[in-house]
Amino acid sequence: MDFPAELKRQIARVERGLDLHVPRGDTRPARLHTAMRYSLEAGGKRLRPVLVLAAADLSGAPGEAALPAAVAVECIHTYSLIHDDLPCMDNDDLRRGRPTAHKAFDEATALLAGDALLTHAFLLLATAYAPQPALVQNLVRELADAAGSRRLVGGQMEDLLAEKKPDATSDELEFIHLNKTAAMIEASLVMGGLVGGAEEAGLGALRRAGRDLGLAFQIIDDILDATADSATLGKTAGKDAQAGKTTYVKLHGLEASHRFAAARTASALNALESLPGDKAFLRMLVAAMAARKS
Ligand code: GRG
Repeated sequence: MDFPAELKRQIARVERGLDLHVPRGDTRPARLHTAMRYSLEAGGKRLRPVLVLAAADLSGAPGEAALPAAVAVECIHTYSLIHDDLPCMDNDDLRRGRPTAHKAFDEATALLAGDALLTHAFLLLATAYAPQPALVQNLVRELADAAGSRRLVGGQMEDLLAEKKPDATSDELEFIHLNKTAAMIEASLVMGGLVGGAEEAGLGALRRAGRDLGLAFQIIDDILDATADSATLGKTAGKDAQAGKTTYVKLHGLEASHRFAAARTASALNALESLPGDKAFLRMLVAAMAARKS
């Protein structure tokens, strides 16, 4: 398989889906919808929506069936980035290679754009899958759980609390990574499986793969923050050390962090093995995330 070409094709599917399933920028109030699209259209790796599509393809979902679920996941992810960048949180000026939403617009607009993306995700699931009520219920439960107070938002809360402590433990760090980062990656694979009609065992394997991929992804994020430059990352580099934040790199050093990331990646690949279908693309995607430079 020509992996770069296939990844490009999947990302193009996501971009088309975003355009199709998010209100146009001139929808009233235009400032709000323009801000929502400004952050969504800035790009990014599109890892999570591509995972939704790839997991659905694996389970044999027909054509574009998984696209609304993929867009819903990217809406939630983008909202979390917009809010994370706000002055009351990470206070960042650069995201996805562009000024952050509150810099390009203003704080109130950025806050509302994030709120609206969060809500839009669930409207999209309820609307697009309305003919399959049981699927709507499962998708909404999965996404709400991943994005909720015990997972994404809870991980962000503990992350903020840990910033104030000079000596956060590896247990606290694991909670943060599992929830702030891995929850949405896990949900992406599981939602793809749900759309594709995967059985319980398949959903379990997708969940395990997502969890390990998510942990590997965050360790690599910590490594890149410590070693790459802002231009390559499209966001401010070196922020963790500057903030005195406890990261994998700070707790364990660079070499051990590389080892942990490799072990989690291997474990994710292993979990994928039990799934039916052609896993070549998913396998290569997991490997590409381990080797990423931004
Ligand atoms: C505000 C509720 C709330 C949550 C914020 C996503 C997040 C939680 C914070 C962003 C900061 C950060 C380092 C989070 C860890 C997850 C992560 C690495 C997000 C960035 O994801 P990428 O690299 O971003 O996939 P792109 O822009 O490529 O989509």
